[in-house]
Amino acid sequence: MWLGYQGASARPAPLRPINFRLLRPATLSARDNIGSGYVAVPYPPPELELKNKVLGIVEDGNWALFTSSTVAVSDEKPSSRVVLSPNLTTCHQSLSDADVPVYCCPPKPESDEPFIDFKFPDESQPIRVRRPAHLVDKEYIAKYNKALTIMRSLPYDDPRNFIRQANMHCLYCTGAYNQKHSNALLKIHRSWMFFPWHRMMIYFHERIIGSLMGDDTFALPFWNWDAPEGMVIPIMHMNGSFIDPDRDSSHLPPTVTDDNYNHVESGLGPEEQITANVALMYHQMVSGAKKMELFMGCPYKAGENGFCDAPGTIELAPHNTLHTWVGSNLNPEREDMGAFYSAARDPIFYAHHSNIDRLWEVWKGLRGKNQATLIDDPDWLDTYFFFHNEKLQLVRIKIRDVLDITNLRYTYQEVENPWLNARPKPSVPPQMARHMLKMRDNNQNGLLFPSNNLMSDFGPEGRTLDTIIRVRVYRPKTDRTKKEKEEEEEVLLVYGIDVKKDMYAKFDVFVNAVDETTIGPESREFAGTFVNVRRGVKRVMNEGDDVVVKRKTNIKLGISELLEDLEADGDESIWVSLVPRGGTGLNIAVDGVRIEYLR
Ligand SMILES: [Cu+2]
Repeated sequence: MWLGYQGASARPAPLRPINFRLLRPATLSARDNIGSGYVAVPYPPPELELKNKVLGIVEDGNWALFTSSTVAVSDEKPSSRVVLSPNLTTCHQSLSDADVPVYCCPPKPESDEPFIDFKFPDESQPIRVRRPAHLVDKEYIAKYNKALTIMRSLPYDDPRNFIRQANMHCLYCTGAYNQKHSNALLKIHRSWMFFPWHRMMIYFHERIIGSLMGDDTFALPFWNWDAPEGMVIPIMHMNGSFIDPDRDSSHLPPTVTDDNYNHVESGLGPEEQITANVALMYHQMVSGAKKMELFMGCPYKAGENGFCDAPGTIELAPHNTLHTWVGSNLNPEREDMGAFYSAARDPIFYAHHSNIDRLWEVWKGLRGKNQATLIDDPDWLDTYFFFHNEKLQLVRIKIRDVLDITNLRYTYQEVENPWLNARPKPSVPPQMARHMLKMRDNNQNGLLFPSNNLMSDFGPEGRTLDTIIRVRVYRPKTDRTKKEKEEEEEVLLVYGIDVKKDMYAKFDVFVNAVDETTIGPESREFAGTFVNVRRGVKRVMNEGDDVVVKRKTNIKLGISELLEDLEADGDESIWVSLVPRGGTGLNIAVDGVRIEYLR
C-alpha cells in the first residue's frame, strides 16, 4: 500500500516566517517589513479555485486526493510516470548549524492557493534586453532602485515582497518541500535542475520588478564576472536598495573577483587574478564542458532512488565560489550570499544568476547546431515548480516552458567572451613533466600507489583530504581517434565525496602536475574543482523526524582536451592530485578516482 504524504499535519507549529533573522539581529531592518500585520491582497479569485482542485489531483497519475487538510492515502501505485515536483502541502522548517530554526515557508500554504499553468508572454511584447550591470545607465538604476524599495515595503503576505522572493530560493535549496508522491526532499542544486530552476526564479522576479515600475521592457542586469570589466562587484550594487550590508568588506570594489575562491585570499595581483579567472572560465565553459551532463549536471529524478549528486561545471565555479566570495566573513554561515538559504536577500543574487543564465545560452551557442544542447528526457522537461507572477497568481511552470528565451521575450546584450580562446598552457613542458613524474614513480616515498585502477579506490572509508592526495589512475583506453574522442569524452570521476558538515568545502583537481601547490586554473594541469556551499541548514525537519540531508557526492571532469595538451593521450595512467583548499579538507573524504567515458 502506498501511503500518501500527510499534508498539513507535517507543517510545524506556526513560527514567525523569518525566524532565521535571529541569526543576525544586528541586521534586522525595517525595510524588510517582516511579519507586519497587513491585510493580504484578496486572492484567489473564486473562478480559479476549481481548476486547482482538478489539476492538483490528477495531473500525473492516479493519485489520491490532496488537500492541505486531509491525509492522502492510496492503495494504488502510480499508474504513470512520476515527474519531479514539490508537494506544496509539506513545507517544513530546518535547523541551522546553530540550532536556530530556518523557516522560509510562505505565510499561507501555496497548496491552499489556486494555480494557473504558465503561458508564454504575448509575442507582441517587446524583447527585454538584459545588459551588463557595469554598463547600465543612471536612469535605469534609479527606476530599478525604486522598484526594489517598493518590494521591500510590501507586506510579507504579498508574494512580491522582497524577502518572500528571496525565500523562494530558501525553499528549494534547503529542501523545505518534499517531492510530490514521496517523502524525499526536493532540492534544486547539484543537478540538471540548477539552470532551469534559477531561470524561472529570476524570470518571475524580473516581471514583478517590471510591473512595479510600470515598465514591461525592464530586464535584469547581469554581473559580467567572466570578463575583466565585470570582475568587481558592480557599482550599482553599492548604492540605495541594492546594498546588502552582509558582504565581505574586503571584497568590495575595487577588489577583483576571485572566481575560483578558495575561502582564503588568493594573494594574486589584479592582473594575475583576471588571468586566472579567464582561464577558469575557459575550463568550465569549453574544455571541461564538452558533454551535456558535464555542463548541466547529473539527471535527478523523482523519488529517493533517482537522486543524483554531480553538479555541472559552472554551478561549482564560479557560481558556488562567488556566492561564498560575496557573503560576509563575519556571519556564521557567510550570509547573505554565502549560504543558500539567505543568498537571494542580496540583490546581487539576481545579477549573479542572470549571468549564469546567460552562460547557459552561450554554452548552447558554442555547442553548435549539430550537437544536442537540450535534454530530451521527458522527466526533465515535465518537471515543474510553482512561482508567483506579477499579478500575484500562483503559476505552475515546467522546465520545457523555459528552454527558449525568445518565448520568454528576453535576450542578452552581446558581449565579448574573453575566455573563449584562453586555452591554458602547461605549467611545466609536458616532456619534462613526464620525466619528473616518472622519477617520482620510481621513488618509494609513501605517496605512491602501484599502477592499477583498484588502488585509486580508497575503500569504503575513503580518504580524508587533510593533505594533498596524489594517486595514479589507470586509463582503460589510450590513443583514441579524434572521432572517438568527439563521441566519448574522457571523464575523471571523483566519487564518494563526503562533506562531513554543511560548510564551505573545496578541493581542486590536477592531472600530471609536478607541483600542484603552486598552480591554479591558469595552468593546463587544472582539471576542475569541487565546491560545497552551505545550505545554511544542518537538518531538515520532515514528518516529525529529522532527515539527515548529508549524502555523498561525485564530480565528473572532462579531460580529453587537457590530456592532449599535456601530451598524455598515449599513457596508460595519469597522475591525479586532489588539493584541499582554504583549510577545508579535514571536512572532506573521498572514496576514489577513476576514468569513465561519457557520450
Ligand atoms: Cu541557487
